[in-house]
Amino acid sequence: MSKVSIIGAGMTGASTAVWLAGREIADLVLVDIVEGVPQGKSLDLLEALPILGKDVDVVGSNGYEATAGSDIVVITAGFPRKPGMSRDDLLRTNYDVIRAVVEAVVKYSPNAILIMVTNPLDAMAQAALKLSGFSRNRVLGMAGVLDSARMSTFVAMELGVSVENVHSFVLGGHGDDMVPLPRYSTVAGIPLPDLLPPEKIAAIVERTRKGGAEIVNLLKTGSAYYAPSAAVVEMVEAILKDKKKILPCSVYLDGEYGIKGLFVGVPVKLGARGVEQILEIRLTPEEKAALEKSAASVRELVQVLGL
Ligand code: NAI
Ligand code: 2OP
Repeated sequence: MSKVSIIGAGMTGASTAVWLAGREIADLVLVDIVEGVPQGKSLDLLEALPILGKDVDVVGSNGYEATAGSDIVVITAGFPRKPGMSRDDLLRTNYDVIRAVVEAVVKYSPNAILIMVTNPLDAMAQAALKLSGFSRNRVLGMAGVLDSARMSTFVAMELGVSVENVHSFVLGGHGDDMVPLPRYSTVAGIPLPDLLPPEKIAAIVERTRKGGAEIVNLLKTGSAYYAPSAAVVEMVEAILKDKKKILPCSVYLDGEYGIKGLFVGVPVKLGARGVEQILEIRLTPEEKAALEKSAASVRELVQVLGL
């Protein structure tokens, strides 16, 4: 059985564990700094498995010994947004968390693939790459799968069609200037602009960009976790099953899309080696400008951290 460790047993980390246990694809370890929480959530989840009929091991811990030899480590440790806060307000606080976490993770799982979730996502992924010393195929950030799922939700709602028919494409950093691409978004293979008028598409693009804030404003005490954790699971499964699945992920660009030395969301092929290929799709000048603007926002954060 593969082994997946989840650091941060809060809303997103614990929800990731629940979805993953249901897939029966890996033994799980939950780590958190709060005493009793990872142990309690792990035992509770373990006790659900006879009902679900799933045989996986789930362990909770405040230390990292139990994570030793993980195939994948998902990092959700840190703090979520509160109303009025941007993802970027979290920068310094969460950087300090990530520094300690990545050091411990690498010590016990030097061959793992790291999936970053903590915000601000692209900057934290860049921090993890640098702090871990791992090659760039083994450090990636979850955002594009979530942002694309949100866009697909809104498209399916607007057209009254099955979500299974909708395939959306969102690139760029995980911030308000992310880049939803209607031209590459399809419903049963039909490009979105052939199905919806420009003003409807513009409204969907706007709602997608603000999708995280929409949930924060409703919850008031934190940010989204069901869709984010489901997005992590799609990435984990693609890697563990060596599916070669093409998903939008935040990865370190080294000249691709004309961007160098920065984590930005682009389509990648995910397989057993992690990021196995970065796909460069053709962009119009407007789309390219939007991607560059989004990348510039990420670069600002990365520079504040001196990465
Ligand atoms: P949460 O507050 O429910 O959970 C965070 C957990 O991290 C807490 O249990 C806390 O005790 C733990 N933690 C804090 N410092 C730690 C440390 N040094 N070591 C181990 N654990 C530590 O928050 P939630 O909703 O789970 O979000 C977690 C992070 O993920 C936030 O930064 C949030 O913004 C981000 N996020 C990013 C998404 C994305 O699309 N990339 C989507 C959802 C959340
Ligand atoms: C979101 O988009 C919190 O970044 C997270 O919901």
